[in-house]
Amino acid sequence: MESTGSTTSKSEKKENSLPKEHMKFLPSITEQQLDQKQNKKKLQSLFDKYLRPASVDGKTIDVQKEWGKQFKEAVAAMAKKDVADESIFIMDVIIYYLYHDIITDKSKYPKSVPFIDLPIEMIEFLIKKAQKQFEDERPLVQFEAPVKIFGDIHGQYTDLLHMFKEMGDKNKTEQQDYILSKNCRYLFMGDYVNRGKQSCEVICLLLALKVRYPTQIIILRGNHESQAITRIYGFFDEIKRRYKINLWQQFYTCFNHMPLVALIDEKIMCMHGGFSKDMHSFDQIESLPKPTDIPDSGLVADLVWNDPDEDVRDWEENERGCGWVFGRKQLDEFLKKHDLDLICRGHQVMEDGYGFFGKHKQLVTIFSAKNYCGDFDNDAAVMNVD
Ligand SMILES: [Mn+2]
Repeated sequence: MESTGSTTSKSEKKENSLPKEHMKFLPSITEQQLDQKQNKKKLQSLFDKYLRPASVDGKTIDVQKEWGKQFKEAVAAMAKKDVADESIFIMDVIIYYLYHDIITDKSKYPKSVPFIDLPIEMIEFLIKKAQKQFEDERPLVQFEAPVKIFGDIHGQYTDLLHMFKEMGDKNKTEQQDYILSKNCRYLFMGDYVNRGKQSCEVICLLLALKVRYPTQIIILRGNHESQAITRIYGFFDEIKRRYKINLWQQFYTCFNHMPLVALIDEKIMCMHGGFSKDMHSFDQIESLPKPTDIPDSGLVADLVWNDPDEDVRDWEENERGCGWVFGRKQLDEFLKKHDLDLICRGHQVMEDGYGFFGKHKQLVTIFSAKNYCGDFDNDAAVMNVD
């Protein structure tokens, strides 16, 4: 278990060209039998011409509108210029602005992480590509360790940046600038939006990583990734204020395609809330309908809403108004029945960023938003499974 702390970053001189560290994130393009130099030159010129915010006398002008126009032109130009996969390049650009550009700038990171107003055209492109990725996944995602497991983030963008920075391969110089640790999956267990101030940045960075590294990044759905809950708890207001209502609709439509459960090495079951009393097999999860809104009750609702409770003997209705609570006995029975070692979930704030449940610690809650909402004094945690 790792807790996050603040780190200082090495400041790098910015040149008016595609950043050096950015070029390192384009291996899959260069692998596609294109002449490497030629391709890099193409990308470089596209980036310079279209993918920087338009500015006059060093001042950025109407970023969302002008930059968006440029972005559209860039996508069209890429098709013309025969860049092998424009979506990979666009994801690199988004990841660059949402991560590398910030953490390499001492004036921004870690003290004052800015709002990043990507052009709406770029976000719409991102949502479309991410939705396609989720459409290709079943509600149950199975894979092997090693994996880093994240709990709730709730729009706390600075925390997410800290965690990526802390989790990277620090000892290997050549990988120092990569956002992801090589040869390790990253599993996110839901609740990316609402509550915090920068839900848009959080979800855009995660979706861009999903599109860019589809098998390395696994994104599960939380109870907050729904139309009804985003309407009330902040995401709708943020998107309406910064963009337009229609973009919020595109986001929750995309959320409706997200998977619900991850199974690691057939022994660790991960979901946002908890297991359900209506779950009898993994085949049942596998064959859940997708896309789906989160209903008020039933298996899908239980998976994102349920909680463990030390004080209950049997299944009881959840005081949240949705889902159920279960006790140690139900946990033991469930693990035995499905031959599992551990349940891993988020959904509840934990003082140390994580907390165990059960006589033999067979359930762990991970929470990855530090000082949650400013109301809690909690740490954030990420769990490593080797
Ligand atoms: Mn939750």
